[in-house]
Amino acid sequence: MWASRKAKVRDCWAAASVTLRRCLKLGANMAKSKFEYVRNFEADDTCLAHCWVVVRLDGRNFHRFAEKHNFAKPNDSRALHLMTKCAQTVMKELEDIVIAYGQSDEYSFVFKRKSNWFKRRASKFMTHVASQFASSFVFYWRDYFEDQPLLYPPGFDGRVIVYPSNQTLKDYLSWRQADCHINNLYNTVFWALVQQSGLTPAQAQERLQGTLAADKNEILFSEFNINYNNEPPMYRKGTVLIWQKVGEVTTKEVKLPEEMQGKKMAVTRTRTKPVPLYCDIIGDAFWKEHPEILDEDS
Ligand code: DGT
Ligand code: MG
Ligand code: MG
Repeated sequence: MWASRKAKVRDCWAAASVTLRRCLKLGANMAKSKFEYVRNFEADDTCLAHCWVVVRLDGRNFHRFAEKHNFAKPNDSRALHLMTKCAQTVMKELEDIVIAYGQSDEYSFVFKRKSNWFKRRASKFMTHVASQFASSFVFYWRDYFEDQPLLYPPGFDGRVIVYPSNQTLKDYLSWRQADCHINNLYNTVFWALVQQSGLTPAQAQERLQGTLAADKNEILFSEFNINYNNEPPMYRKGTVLIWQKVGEVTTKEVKLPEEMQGKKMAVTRTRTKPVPLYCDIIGDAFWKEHPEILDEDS
């Protein structure tokens, strides 16, 4: 009887030790189950080393979104400022973004050449930018559209483009700014013809068919007394976000000396923030003024 109980205890210990050894082995090989092979189906999407990585987001079906939410035409400053707030949040929350450029319902983010964020995986760059931007858009909506409820959740598509040189990156950003200029000039005349001259959208479209930039400028000036160059730079140029040192004034409770305790004092400290500029980025002047953006080790 005693002997058999002893044998049982021994067997129990043996079984426990086998289980323990198995567990330790599993632990050492971390999740090396027979299912592990499915990892091999994941595509390698590492962005080429030392290249600029650009993520561009664009609002999904914003033609409809703008209509439903009564956006001003052709430009709604609330919407554009909200987009910029979201882009600033992306730059602050994520890593390694050196410059961003936005217009209409799109924003482009440029990651530094030497970034090793998430081992340069394109899907990580793209999904983090898109989700952070979209959640910010909803989170900050009320700050910009006080009287306009958000009627349905907006979405943004994203793509990743890799540029091998400073010139190709600058040309990419120039392309987006030229697009902003072409669309905004067209839309400014189009909506002036509709809103001020009472043309139907079809008539306005017909009127503008085949016109060049100079013709559109002329229509704006002679018929609506609008000098296109005096239109707000944010509409004409889009928004450029770069990191700049900003002096921030905050009030702080003073600790010492004793007689000043409890008193508030203004304290200025400098912080680096993504600051909006509404300037030309096609010419060389901008890049000469901010050489740090394209710096090899930026
Ligand atoms: P998508 O991008 O293919 O899903 O379709 P959409 O409709 O977003 O087309 P897209 O991105 O080519 O054009 C942007 C639309 O967003 C365009 O129809 C006008 C609208 N939109 C953007 N910003 C403003 C604005 O400030 N005011 C108004 N009224 N509309 C705007
Ligand atoms: Mg869109
Ligand atoms: Mg768009």
